[in-house]
Amino acid sequence: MPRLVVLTGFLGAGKTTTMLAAGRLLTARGGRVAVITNDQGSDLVDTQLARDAVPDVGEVTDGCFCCRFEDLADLVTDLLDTGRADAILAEAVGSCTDLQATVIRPLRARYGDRLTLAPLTTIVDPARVDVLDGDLGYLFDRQLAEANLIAVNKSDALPSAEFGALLDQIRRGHPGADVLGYSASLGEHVDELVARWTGEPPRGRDVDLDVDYDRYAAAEARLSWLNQVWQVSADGGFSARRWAHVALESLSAACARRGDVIGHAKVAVRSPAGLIRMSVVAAGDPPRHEPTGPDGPPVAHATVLLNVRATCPPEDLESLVRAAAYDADLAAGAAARPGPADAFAPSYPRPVHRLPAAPA
Ligand SMILES: Nc1nc2c(ncn2[C@@H]2O[C@H](COP(=O)(O)OP(=O)(O)O)[C@@H](O)[C@H]2O)c(=O)[nH]1
Ligand SMILES: [Mg+2]
Repeated sequence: MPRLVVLTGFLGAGKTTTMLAAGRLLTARGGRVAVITNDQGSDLVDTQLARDAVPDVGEVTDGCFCCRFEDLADLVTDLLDTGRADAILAEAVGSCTDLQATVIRPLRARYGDRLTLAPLTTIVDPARVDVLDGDLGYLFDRQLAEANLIAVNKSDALPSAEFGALLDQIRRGHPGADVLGYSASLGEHVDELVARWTGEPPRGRDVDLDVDYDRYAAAEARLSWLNQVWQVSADGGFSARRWAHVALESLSAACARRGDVIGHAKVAVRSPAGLIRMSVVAAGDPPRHEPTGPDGPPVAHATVLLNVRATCPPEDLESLVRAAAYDADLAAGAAARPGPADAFAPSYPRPVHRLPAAPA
């Protein structure tokens, strides 16, 4: 039977990177992999990136899996009816929780005889542990509390003794979950992650998670969303990589000055020089490039898709992004033209289904 893996975890934890690394591994082993991306807006950097790496990509836009359950179900039904995939990897919105009740159990109830649900996997960025406070900290904690498998990513970013101690700390705090460390970027231990997904389904007892929806909603609402496409050009040519780097660097520094948390700020830059993705997952951090490389050959035109989630009001986010684009224009010798900004604070989560745990 096909497997369906739901990946959750806070913004920037590495869900997309993990999904694509696992997708490549499964494909290399002869598996047929489909990927489903999800976010509150449309025009997703993740989808662009996934389409570059995996042939079969669907997306659920304008709401999370729980609030758009039927959109998710339509994609799953189509994949099952056409027999196209033996592994479906679905990435939930990074500010979502309560997925056992609102996504996993409803999927099991509907498709239990047609697919196997892998352990609900919460991806964790070590740099976020014990850092988020208030309602955001609550949301982060609930994401860990509901996991069958806690996959602690970015092992490459810490000395190994520190990373090991963090795994022990998480194991002690979540004795009901399987805890695994790995690096999606380097591909280290991704095979172990995949083994957990394709092995025996979770045996632990299904338990109801206590979620205070008012706190969950407050955390969601704190993170404003901005989604915008910029057309950048220069008759004499410019470096698309440099433009995007300076834009993100400037935005990152501006959020740090204001004391705002960046959930993620990411861009997909398309130009004749190819596709580059860059992201920042903490205010003040420099952008991380994928792939890394020099500034690249000059191009006359680039299309830059920007997705940001940060704790400032949507209208502030719009002006911060405008200022960042201005800085980038100056640095790269280009002129950027903004498309319409889709900027909003997500509304109260209202899941379509919320099923209790099966009796013991
Ligand atoms: N150092 C390091 N960075 C990673 C790793 N996996 C992902 N990242 C980076 O984390 C950022 C967010 O990754 P992404 O997959 O978009 O996270 P998502 O928001 O959870 O989907 C990107 O800059 C990735 O390059 C990893 O194993 N090590
Ligand atoms: Mg993602």
